Amino acid sequence: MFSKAIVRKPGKSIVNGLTTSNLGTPLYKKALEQHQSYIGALKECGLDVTILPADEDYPDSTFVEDTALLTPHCAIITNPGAPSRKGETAKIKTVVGQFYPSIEKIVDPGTVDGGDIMMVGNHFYIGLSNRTNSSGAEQIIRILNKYGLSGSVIKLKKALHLKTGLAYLENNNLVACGEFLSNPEFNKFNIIEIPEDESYAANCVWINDKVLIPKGYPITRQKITDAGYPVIEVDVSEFRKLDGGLSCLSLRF
Ligand code: CIR
Repeated sequence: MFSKAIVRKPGKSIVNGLTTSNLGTPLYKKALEQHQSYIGALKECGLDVTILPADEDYPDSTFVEDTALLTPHCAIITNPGAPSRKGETAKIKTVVGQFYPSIEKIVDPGTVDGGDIMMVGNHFYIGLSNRTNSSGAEQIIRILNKYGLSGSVIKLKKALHLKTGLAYLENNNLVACGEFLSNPEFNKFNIIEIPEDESYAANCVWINDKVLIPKGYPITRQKITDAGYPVIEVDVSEFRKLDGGLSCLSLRF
């Protein structure tokens, strides 16, 4: 169960965020409204939400998930792979320090984006992507081991982050899409398959037995409901324009 979350409000500079999509520029006001609804959904799941002010120096800083890995046993500040995002970690470290007595840190040449790490109980799958490299993954595993946790790597082919196409919903249920469907590493899970035309919705989030899904993906909604989860829909269309999904917008712990 999670009890807390950290989010950062989007700034006006969000229009300059990194993207590979051709969905247009995010609308700042709409992004703010959607962010507010997202916070409402986190609260509905019982979380105490720490809301950080916008940081205009970092256009992608609303995607806080990439800056840290928070587990029940340890906190690790990452070293984001995109040069424009590296500076986001300094302020997050101060905030995380309010909740964890000691903090670990990924250092160069290692790079890690939190979006590449999926927690499954005491085991953490780490995506090797354009953002997360081998040195970063090795550092994460070494730190996890120190705290009695384990990690293993998954090589990504196309996805931006591991959790772009995967979401663990506890009880051995794994939402998967695209390149992850055929990966034997995930055979042991009950796979909830998301069709390609709803691939954005594969980035959903389990929080205390409810599942947050993006608004507008009826097949995903049906499948997750059929799996027995109450679903909360949140419209995050403005964040999608920057390749950001529901999980990226918070740190949950
Ligand atoms: C980026 O490219 O870094 C941001 N525009 C999107 C980050 C999405 N984060 C995530 O999937 N965890």
